[in-house]
Amino acid sequence: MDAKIIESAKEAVIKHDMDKAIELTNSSIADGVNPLELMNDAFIPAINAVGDLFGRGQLFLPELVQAADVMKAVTALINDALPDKADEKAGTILIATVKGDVHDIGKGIVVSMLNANGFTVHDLGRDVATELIVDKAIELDVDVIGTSALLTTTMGCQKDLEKILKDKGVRDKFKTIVGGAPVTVRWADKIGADAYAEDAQDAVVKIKALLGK
Ligand code: B12
Repeated sequence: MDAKIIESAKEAVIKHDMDKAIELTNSSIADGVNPLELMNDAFIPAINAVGDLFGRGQLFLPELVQAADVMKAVTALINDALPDKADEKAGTILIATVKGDVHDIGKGIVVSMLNANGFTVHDLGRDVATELIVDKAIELDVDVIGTSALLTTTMGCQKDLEKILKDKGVRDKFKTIVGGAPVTVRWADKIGADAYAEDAQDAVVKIKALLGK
């Protein structure tokens, strides 16, 4: 990846310059840059840099909201540039950000990566009630349920999901995978989830392993 693209993406996201980010995404893709590499090598480090600045108090909530909007727009463009390889045989995944949590940039990237690898993905969106996740998984008869939690206060929903699945007697019908910045493999083990993935590429690897592929 061209260092200039990485630098421009960082600047566009940190300065929440929507026009610049869109122009950079479109021109890079038109120039033959792989859309997934553009996301992984340029835009993810950019939003992570925003996260660090926010964490250190060097950037404030209104700017964070605008930077997140830029990321959402870029993710949509990158999604559109990916070939639609959906193949029922690869496996079906239901994914959602848990109740009380509106962070969905990372989940969106996981969805892109799963789509690019042929999985059929049902994305329920963000702030989704745990019971609804379970009901939809049963209705759609998916193979894997993936949940994203970005707040330490919402991670508990991933634990609730395991309990509801057990209470309904359907735990063994599904594989579960958890993710999100505060989530760890220890947490996954503690709550009885089948897998944890640290990023979107790892999610593909772990889901393939869960499905024996
Ligand atoms: C962008 C952002 C926002 C945006 C979200 C916009 C959106 N549409 O997503 C906005 C501005 C709305 C926001 C709001 C808030 N935020 Co915020 N936010 C962030 C920030 C800066 C970046 C998150 C992000 O998109 N990262 C980039 C993506 C690519 O990474 P990711 O999400 O981790 O996803 C990757 C992996 O985790 C994994 N993954 C993710 N999901 C899944 C799912 C599965 C199934 C799998 C397998 C893998 C997987 O793959 C992804 C791709 O590689 C983080 C900082 C941080 N370090 O995470 C804070 C952060 C998460 N926010 C925080 C806080 C406190 C808040 C607010 C409470 C702020 C406030 N005072 O109002 C609100 C909460 C709103 C709510 N109820 O949810 C804290 C959380 C602290 C904590 N310990 O709980 C953080 C850590 C910032 C901080 N340092 O304080 N936020």
